[in-house]
Amino acid sequence: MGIHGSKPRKQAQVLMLGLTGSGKTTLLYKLKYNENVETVPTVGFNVETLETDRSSPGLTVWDVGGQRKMRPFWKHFYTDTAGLVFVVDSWDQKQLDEARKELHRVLKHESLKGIPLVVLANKQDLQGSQSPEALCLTLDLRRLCEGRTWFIQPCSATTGMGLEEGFRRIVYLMKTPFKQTQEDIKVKMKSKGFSITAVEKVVCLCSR
Ligand SMILES: Nc1nc2c(ncn2[C@@H]2O[C@H](COP(=O)(O)OP(=O)(O)OP(=O)(O)O)[C@@H](O)[C@H]2O)c(=O)[nH]1
Ligand SMILES: [Mg+2]
Repeated sequence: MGIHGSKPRKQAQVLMLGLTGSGKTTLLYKLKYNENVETVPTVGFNVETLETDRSSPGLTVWDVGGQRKMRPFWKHFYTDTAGLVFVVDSWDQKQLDEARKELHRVLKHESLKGIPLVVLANKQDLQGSQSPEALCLTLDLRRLCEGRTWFIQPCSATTGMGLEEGFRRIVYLMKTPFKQTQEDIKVKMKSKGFSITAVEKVVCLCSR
């Protein structure tokens, strides 16, 4: 309950999906409590609230189990989702094709049309893990993400590297209209000295 007279803060629902073992639960508790918890595959879901800066809504993060038997239940969490976080084990090359197919299936769902996406390229602490650039190609993200804003963030749930950045990014994408995001990309690329053609190419790749 809020303090008398204060407005209750808005909450935005963030849905976190990914194959089993990709690190969703580990990263949720690392973010929430800065603790490295020992996990077992999630049957059902975990839900936690995360604080954000005062100008943004707080986040309610739903971490749904990623085992095969759990995936038919994912769709029950789509309603009211304002942002999607898809976690990938960047080290386990054998599972990347399955991750791509599952992500594709999720993004095709009508209820998630146009919802912003952050892909967390997890387990970057392990030697031999794929870089976000390589994952972007392996997962075919540019094609898959047509019609929505998206970002791929390297991270490690065990060290904590990149986790806050990833969630800050989803907040930013949820708050910022699509056109504004394109403008931001333009300004950033121009300030880094990219040519007009390069800027137009990137903006075109991210356009609806
Ligand atoms: N080295 C390393 N191991 C990680 C990382 N993130 C998670 N793990 C390990 O990966 C295993 C699976 O992590 P979970 O968090 O249970 O995976 P999950 O995505 O929640 O799996 P489900 O609940 O079955 O969907 C655990 O042994 C974690 O310790 C990481 O960034 N680096
Ligand atoms: Mg889990």
